[in-house]
Amino acid sequence: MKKISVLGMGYIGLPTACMLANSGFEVLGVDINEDIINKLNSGKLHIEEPELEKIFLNAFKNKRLKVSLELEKSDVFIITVPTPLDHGNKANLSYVISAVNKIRDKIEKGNLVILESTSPPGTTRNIIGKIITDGTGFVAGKDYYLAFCPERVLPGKIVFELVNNDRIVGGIDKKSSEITENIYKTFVKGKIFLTDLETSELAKLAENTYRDINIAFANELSLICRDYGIDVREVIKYANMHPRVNILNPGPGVGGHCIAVDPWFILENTGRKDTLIEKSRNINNNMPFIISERIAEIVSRYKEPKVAIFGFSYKEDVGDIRESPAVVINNELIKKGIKVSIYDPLVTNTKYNLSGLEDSVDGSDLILLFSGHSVFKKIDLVLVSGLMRNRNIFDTRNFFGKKTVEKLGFNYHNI
Ligand code: SAJ
Repeated sequence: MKKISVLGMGYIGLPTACMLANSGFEVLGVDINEDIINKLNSGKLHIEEPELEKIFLNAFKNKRLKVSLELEKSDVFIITVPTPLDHGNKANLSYVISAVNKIRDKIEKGNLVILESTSPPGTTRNIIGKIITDGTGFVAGKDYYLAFCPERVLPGKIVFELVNNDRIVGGIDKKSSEITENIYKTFVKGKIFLTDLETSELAKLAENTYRDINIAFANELSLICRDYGIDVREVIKYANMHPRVNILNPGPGVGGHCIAVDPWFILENTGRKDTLIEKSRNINNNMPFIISERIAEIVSRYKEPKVAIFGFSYKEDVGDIRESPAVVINNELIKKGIKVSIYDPLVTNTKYNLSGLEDSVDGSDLILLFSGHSVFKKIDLVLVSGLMRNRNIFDTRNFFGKKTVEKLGFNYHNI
């Protein structure tokens, strides 16, 4: 039986480690954060994802999955650490580098190293391969196997998509691709496609960049529609009836640690200027500022205005506020002298002051619906409207619907 170490017990590493353990491998989950390791060792999760607790407890109780601060010798090493964006829009590869340094000290001939973390093209070969060769003299493809196998799962549906999505594997050579495929095949029901390293690295980035550009187009269209006084959602609805058109939804900005980040990784190392990719990023980054301006204008007629933000996470049904445009809107409104209260029952562990539903709307002049969490469908808008000073809703996701809230006496504003 093969022993697999997964470095990084976050949104991708932990579910992947659980899947592998439940497929019969002996799995060691490694993380540098002592709190995470202690929590997992006490049988508790530090992240919330549907189905994750079930697969974790199964793997943990069967003792197939162990977690530790220390890496051990293994047959396979999978790197699932964060690759955040640094100042200057460059990939911060420090977590990848420190993970590889640990692997370099444990690796033996015949082992397999897999990178899953989204990275600029060339990272697997030029950073991972180089560190291991410099430290051990081992050459990838000759002494050990090396591959990139990007994660493609959607936060909020991670466990489902981990099993059902197709995957790409890019090996440094054919054998590396094939033995990587054999590992993932144990739990992936989707198809697995084999290619080379750099193609797989770039394909991963292309997926998220494509989505970012599509959303930027929807956002730009929303601004154009405002110029014409037309409802952008109607325009997109009709345009999408064409069999080869699929425009995504405009919104208050693109957040999260993937789509808002990966387009910059594509450009890194190319030196290209004036790209569609960069322009799209800027359009999306500008949306929270545009929304803040519009809100400020709406509430400017009230004395000491107060805005309640519903949903602070970067999108619906997740508790993750990384790169959330709601944070930008909150800061902008405060800068403009507007009082802000935040209601998000899904967000925990944050430095921001969150309020309960009633406190957040008490005496407020406008509700900004930022993330359309399913639980918000249960909100009693009659009760809410009774507590507000003025009834305005800015519905960035078309969540409540114009007719419903207008019937309750709200002024309805949207993208
Ligand atoms: N958004 C819009 N309009 C839309 C869709 C999304 O404004 O029509 C916004 C969301 O509100 C959010 C942001 O974009 O702020 C990103 O959300 P998302 O649901 O599009 O994507 P992520 O970042 O949660 O996950 C993406 C996924 N990539 C693609 O769909 C191509 C996922 O499959 C990847 O695995 C993930 O990035 C990743 O980890 O790379």
